[in-house]
Amino acid sequence: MNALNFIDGVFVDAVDGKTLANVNPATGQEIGTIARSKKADVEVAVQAAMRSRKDWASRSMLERADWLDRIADGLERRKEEIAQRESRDTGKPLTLARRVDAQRSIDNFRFFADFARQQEPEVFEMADATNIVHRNPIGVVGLITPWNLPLYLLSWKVAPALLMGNTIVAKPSEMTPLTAALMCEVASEIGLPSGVINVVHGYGPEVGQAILEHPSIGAISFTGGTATGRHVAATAAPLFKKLSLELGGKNATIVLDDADLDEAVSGAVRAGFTNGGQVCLCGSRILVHQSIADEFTQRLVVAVDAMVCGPPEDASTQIGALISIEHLEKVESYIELGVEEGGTILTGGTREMTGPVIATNAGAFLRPTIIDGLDHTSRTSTEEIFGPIVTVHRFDSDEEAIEMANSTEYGLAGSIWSTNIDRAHALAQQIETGIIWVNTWLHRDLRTPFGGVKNSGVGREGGNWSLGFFSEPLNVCIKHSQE
Ligand code: TXE
Repeated sequence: MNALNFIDGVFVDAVDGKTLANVNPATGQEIGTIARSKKADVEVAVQAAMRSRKDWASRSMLERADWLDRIADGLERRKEEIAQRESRDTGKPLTLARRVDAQRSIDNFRFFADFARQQEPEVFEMADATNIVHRNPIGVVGLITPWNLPLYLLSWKVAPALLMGNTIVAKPSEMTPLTAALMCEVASEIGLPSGVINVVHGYGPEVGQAILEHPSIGAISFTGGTATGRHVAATAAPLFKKLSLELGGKNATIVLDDADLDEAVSGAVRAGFTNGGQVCLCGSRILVHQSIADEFTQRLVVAVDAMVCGPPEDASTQIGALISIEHLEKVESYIELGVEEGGTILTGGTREMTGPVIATNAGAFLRPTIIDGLDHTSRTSTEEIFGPIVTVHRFDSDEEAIEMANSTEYGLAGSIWSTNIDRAHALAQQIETGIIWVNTWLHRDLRTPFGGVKNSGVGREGGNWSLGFFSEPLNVCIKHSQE
């Protein structure tokens, strides 16, 4: 299955015909080619987006909301195919791709369509004048997204961007093009006006860079690593492009002494190892109160030991392949670093699979791993690993837990486990982060702000935050007549 660019409503090769290979990380097999786009392709895409911009902006937000529903309907009809493609592209368990990636991609379009219908006019009355705030489109916007939740994160940007009257030039990760291509197929099937959605595939420094630099692209919404985010900001900021940056994380799972241990253990496992730890919201640092640490850690090891690491297509698989052998080797280098820094591996750290399945060297498989005994300021405990690795740390007081939780350059998410809600809520407000879950994890109300502080990014997505980012407010102040 090849991934072509989708420009002006048609599927086309890169202008120079170049392609790159797409590999299934669970088998190491090439599963197709991807258009290797460059600056010339971005130019064609931006021209198409410019041509369709006025007509798309001239439609009402409610009409555009109906188009989002049509896209959601189209994705719904092909939900199983989304999951199959996502699992093949990423190596993630098929069950996860169904439950999370496919479902949330559909939900993203439906949510913003419904959210549009709930919008009230923004009017501010004065004694002698009325202010009416209009939310105008930016024009052509650039969307650049990562490989860990490909369509989930792309649709999270496409839906509000279109709703607010923009046309888009999107670049999915070069490692995971297939579901972006499916979204384009749906756009074509439903007859979305040509040029509204344009997708160019390829390497970040080539086609991504061209998007950042294009003078007709007025805003960049980026989700990816902090290092790349820093480069995106350095390139786009001097061009005064509006910027949204959703970057890395190194989130804390904080288990207080009054936590329900069963809940906390299963919550910590889910937060630590969902998608093989390849979610920026994952709880990769587990902070547990000294008084329950031994009991908690023992139960955690038993639970993680029992996790099924195997072929993505098996219904029992909980940990599939990581995104690539290169990423697997990067993650393994952190396990070695953890031992060098004085850590003890309580479980995992090896490439074997669970049960009768024979590990093939071609698959990027790694067992979920727990490292204990590290200082919370060690590199292993503070740098983003983005794999199935958690470190465990003990604290004696809520104050110490707060200091430990805040001791990284990131601030994206986290969770607190306690039967005392007031205590958890008070503690949550002292964590430098964007989201704190109490006695749960990855429980999402799409109206709420999503995003981080410090090196986890700039800006928020979700609900009004997305509508705000993808529009330019115009305030019209009308003086009341004298009589
Ligand atoms: O990111 P990259 P990846 C982060 C997480 C993880 C990383 C993994 O921290 O480390 O993303 O995803 C394009 N100019 N999050 O490796 O390399 C690249 O082609 C323009 C956090 O994909 O940053 C891809 O499409 N574009 C996040 C996209 O940037 C460039 C959730 C991201 O690539 C480019 C998911 C360049 N010079 C992952 N170089 C969150 N906070 O929600 C690369 N790209």
